Amino acid sequence: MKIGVSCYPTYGGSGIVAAELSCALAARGHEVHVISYARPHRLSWPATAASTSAGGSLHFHKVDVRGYPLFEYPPYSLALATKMVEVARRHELELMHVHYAVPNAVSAVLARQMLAPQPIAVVTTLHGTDVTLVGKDPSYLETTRFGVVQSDAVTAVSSSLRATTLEQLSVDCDVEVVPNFVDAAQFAGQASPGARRWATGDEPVFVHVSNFRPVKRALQVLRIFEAVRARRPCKLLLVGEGPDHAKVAERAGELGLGEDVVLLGELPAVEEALVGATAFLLPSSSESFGLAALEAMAAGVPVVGSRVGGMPEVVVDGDCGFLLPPEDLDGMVRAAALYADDDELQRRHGASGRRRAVEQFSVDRAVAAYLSVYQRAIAASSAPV
Ligand code: GMT
Repeated sequence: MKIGVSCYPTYGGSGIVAAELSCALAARGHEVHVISYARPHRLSWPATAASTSAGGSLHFHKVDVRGYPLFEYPPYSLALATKMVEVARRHELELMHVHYAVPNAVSAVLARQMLAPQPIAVVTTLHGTDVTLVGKDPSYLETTRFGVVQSDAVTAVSSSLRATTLEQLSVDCDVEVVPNFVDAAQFAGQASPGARRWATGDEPVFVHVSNFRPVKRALQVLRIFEAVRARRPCKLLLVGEGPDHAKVAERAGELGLGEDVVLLGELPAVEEALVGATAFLLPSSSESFGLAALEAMAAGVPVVGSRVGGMPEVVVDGDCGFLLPPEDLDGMVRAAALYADDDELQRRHGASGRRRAVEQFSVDRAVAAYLSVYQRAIAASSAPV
């Protein structure tokens, strides 16, 4: 198939899913064109030697947003729609798969109209805050709803997000659940010494990976860590960048956590900080799926996190981690300390999470699900009205 993909290129789950799906589709023989204002950081090619032999290809097209003295806010949505039209015409795309509804879905619907009579199907994947925060904001609600109902197919990354979408956007359309996925081989443990590189002895090492947006509650990660560290020496690795990052760094200093909190910033290979860690901390206030938690599971690391949104669909409480209400920080401290103290439990839950990641969230399963959505969207878009 000839597929266009649009996403945010920044450090975040939706961009990771879009980039890795694009690589996986190309590796299976499809022609994939990624359209965004910068190259998504996980968009690597060729992914493996086998991928090139499958005959697929992967291309990146940059959206240029021209400024003009009149524009206080340059219209990215229009520049994106224009680029979609250009790429779709030149490469005869059959389908545009957009990740994150705002504004990508509306740009794709607009592009489809401009491309007529050339047919192109629009598939929108909802990731979370495009519905739960941004999409339901009065400034964007109507356009988000329009982009969703005008898409030929809509998917959500969890059942929880599907339910929230139908309720918060008050839409009456099919929303199919296609859970996120992980290439478990990438997290298999070759990243040795992994997280233990930052340990000075055999002390526990905790990890948090996020885009440091307020929903991730990175300051609460520090509070959990501080309480566990009061009981025994341990380390905390913080991976990623974002709005709360500076605040977290400052707070770590104020709390006197010194060299026990290691700020790693954005890592090209996140597995280097995950493999070998004691537990992954994710006390988010909302999480439609929790891709970072799934990657920790793939690395064999148990998760201590919030029982919110789609998290229970990923992390089985009491089997590959512990999920607690977001406000129950004491409970999270107890869970993290349990993993630090009980090696057998830590290993058992880590192995169970890895097994679940391999068996339930494989790349193959997700690619098959998306290809079937694509076929149906193409059929729907070319059906007579
Ligand atoms: O951070 C966000 O809110 C946006 C988005 C992103 O681009 O990273 O995150 C969402 O999509 C991820 C991939 O599907 C999910 O794993 C995250 O749970 C989800 N974030 C939230 O729902 C807060």
